[in-house]
Amino acid sequence: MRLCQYPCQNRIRCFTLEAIQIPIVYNRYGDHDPNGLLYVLEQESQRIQKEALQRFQQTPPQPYEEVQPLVLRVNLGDIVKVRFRNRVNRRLSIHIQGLSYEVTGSDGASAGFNPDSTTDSETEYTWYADTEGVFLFHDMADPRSGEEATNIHGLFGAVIVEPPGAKWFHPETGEEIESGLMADVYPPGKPAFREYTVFFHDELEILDKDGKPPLDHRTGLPSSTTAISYRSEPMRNRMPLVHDPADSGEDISMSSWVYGDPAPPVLRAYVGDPAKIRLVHGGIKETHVFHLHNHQWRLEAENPVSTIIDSITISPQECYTLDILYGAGSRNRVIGDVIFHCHLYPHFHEGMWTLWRIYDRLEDGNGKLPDGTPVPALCPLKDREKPAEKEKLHPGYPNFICGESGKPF
Ligand SMILES: [Cu+2]
Repeated sequence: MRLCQYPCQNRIRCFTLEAIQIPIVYNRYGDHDPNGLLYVLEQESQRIQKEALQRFQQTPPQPYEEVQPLVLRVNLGDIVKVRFRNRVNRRLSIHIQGLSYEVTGSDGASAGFNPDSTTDSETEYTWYADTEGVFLFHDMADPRSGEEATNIHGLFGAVIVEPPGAKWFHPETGEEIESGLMADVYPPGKPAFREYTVFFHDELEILDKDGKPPLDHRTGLPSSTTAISYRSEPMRNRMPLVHDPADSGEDISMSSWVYGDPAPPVLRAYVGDPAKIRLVHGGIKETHVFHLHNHQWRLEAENPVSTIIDSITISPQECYTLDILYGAGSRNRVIGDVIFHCHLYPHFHEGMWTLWRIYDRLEDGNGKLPDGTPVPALCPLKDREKPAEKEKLHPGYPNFICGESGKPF
């Protein structure tokens, strides 16, 4: 939806961002990029650096959940002022793709005879939120794709432009938030929805827990790593529990009963919740195919006769909004875990997959998974019927399943 169909507000919305360098740990097996780069809100910078370093020093190194690609939200019509502080010892910038800006000062690039709007200290960019949707931003001071550049180390994020008057809240606490991959969005006059930002990225420079390039145990050859939102769950870390070849199938290697949940963020909803996936390709080299099981969306969300699909090819630096038909669980109201992944199987194998977990009963923050992992609360969307509470005979997914943690079933 374009701005001309709404009354224009022209509110100024300000953010102060930093670029920082820290090790990014991609999973609990200790796979990490020692030279991770990311954008953070200035007010969260110190805490994120401290907590991330503390977890990096554990054995094996552990991820810190707040180390995630930065997602900012604004309303359509906002003027977005970004004060950018570069805390890294090299020239950097922020370049937005798809929103309007004044090229002489806010391009975040050094191109032709235009003034250089990259910085080694501090600068300000102004963007105009004139189109709804999701928009990638990234460093253009060094647009190369190699390991000496910035992109493969994580220096990208996104702006989501919501309808005028929409508000967004933390899905666990219900508090208003300024950033975050996940939000519950309340647009005026329309149903609230779960919003999930999913970043695909690739060609990572990963070391294992011992500081060595990861190897595939079966072949002895180097193993690549592909990621979703600074996390990756490669199959090399999920080897069969026994040497019986029957135990090496997907039903074992991808099972949370056997290995716990995958590292990339698990999306969460109550069955029937309206949901939008904001899909972003943050990487720079390879094309991927986002495939979501059991759900579909229209290629053009606003067009009621547009083709219905369940997979979409996404090229480097593209973004899509997937407005999921019939919401979480689709028309058949499925509860449980729904996988999504890159459909290019080497990428899937190298870590590019995770789950959408759809609950049947209220999660109030007191629940536990069968392996004892606490389940954070999930606020019900306020314009929907509240999910029923758990009872002895209805303990909620996945606790009604006759399974045993650590074992296949
Ligand atoms: Cu892929």
